[in-house]
Amino acid sequence: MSTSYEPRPEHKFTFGLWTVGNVGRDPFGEPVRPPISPVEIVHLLAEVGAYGVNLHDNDLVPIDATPAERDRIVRDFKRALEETGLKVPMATTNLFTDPVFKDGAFTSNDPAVRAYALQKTMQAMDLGVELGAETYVFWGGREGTESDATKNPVEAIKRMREALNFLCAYALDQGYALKFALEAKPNEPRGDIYLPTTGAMLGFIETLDHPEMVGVNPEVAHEQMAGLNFLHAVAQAWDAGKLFHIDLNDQNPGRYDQDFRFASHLWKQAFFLVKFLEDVGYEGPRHYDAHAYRTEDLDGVKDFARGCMRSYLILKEKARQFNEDPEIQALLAEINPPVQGIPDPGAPYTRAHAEALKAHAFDRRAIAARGLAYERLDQLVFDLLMGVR
Ligand code: GLT
Ligand code: MN
Ligand code: MN
Repeated sequence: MSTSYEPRPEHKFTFGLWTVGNVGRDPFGEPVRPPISPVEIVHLLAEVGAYGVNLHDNDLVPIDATPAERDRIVRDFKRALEETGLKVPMATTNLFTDPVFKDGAFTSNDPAVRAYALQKTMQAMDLGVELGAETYVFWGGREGTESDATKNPVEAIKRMREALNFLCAYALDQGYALKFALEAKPNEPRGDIYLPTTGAMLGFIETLDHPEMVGVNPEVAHEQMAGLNFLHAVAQAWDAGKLFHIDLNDQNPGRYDQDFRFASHLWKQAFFLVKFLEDVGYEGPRHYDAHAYRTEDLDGVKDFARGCMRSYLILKEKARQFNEDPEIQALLAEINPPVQGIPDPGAPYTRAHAEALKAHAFDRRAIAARGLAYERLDQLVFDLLMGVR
């Protein structure tokens, strides 16, 4: 096991063009960094050791580009990919920046906006496939409301379903081997966004015409903004076979949408997330949807990108130590006792088993009296993470 914490292609670390390319604009301040061109970003990502780069259609091709301009931009970008060996595993559509999307895209009340959003997404899918993308992300952006006087929420979900059904059929009709990954976010930039959590997305997917093509792209910060446990959302997605992609970053719950460097804030939660992804054998990209602090220059952006990957690899090494730590493993064995002397609570239903369960005499007080040593276990985790173990 190497502990150099150097990123390698097999780690599948990816960044969006919009992440390292973030110029540091916020609602109260102008950009603090000059824009970096997509070709320059590809070279920057290669320099810091990333595996791939993801993009929205308009991160690469401006919304008003002519077909000739589009072809030139795509050609230059492809050349940069060839020169560096970087891949484009994921692509998505910008359905939120242009004023036309001020009331959402697929859920807009205006059918002209909904139709334009479909057109724009089909063109962006063509672009993504041309660049080799295998996963297509849908983050709604403005699919929501400030006032529920303005939209019927059932109608909004129906419109969302119509759009996704149409786009799945488009992908199939074109012979694209694309998987769709739906990304939830509870609020910001709208007051309330529809399908606000990964759990909500998982329920929605089962109502689609092609649920097998559609999974989720959970983002750390988005579940944390909703006050939820990100690991639990990821675990549910994994259990459902729906963890098609993941957006890694960090967030101080209760703050604005921070998109901090991965593991920069809630280290312990980041540790359990990395441990989960490594333990279950998640093979998709580890995508960083984050950006450097507004205080940073170009060197700081590189520090940010390197830090995201380094922290992941450090936590991966900590997860290995956790799994091999005899004291931790002994405690885990102790708190997960085998089924002994009782009817198996995991056995399938039979009438005889139900009768056996009803007849069994449980010593409730003796069971409740057993201490579980979770304090000791959690302290061992703290010691491990702090490097004193
Ligand atoms: C935007 C958003 C992200 C989404 C990106 C993809 S764009 O940065 O905050 O969470 O994943 O559309
Ligand atoms: Mn975000
Ligand atoms: Mn995201």
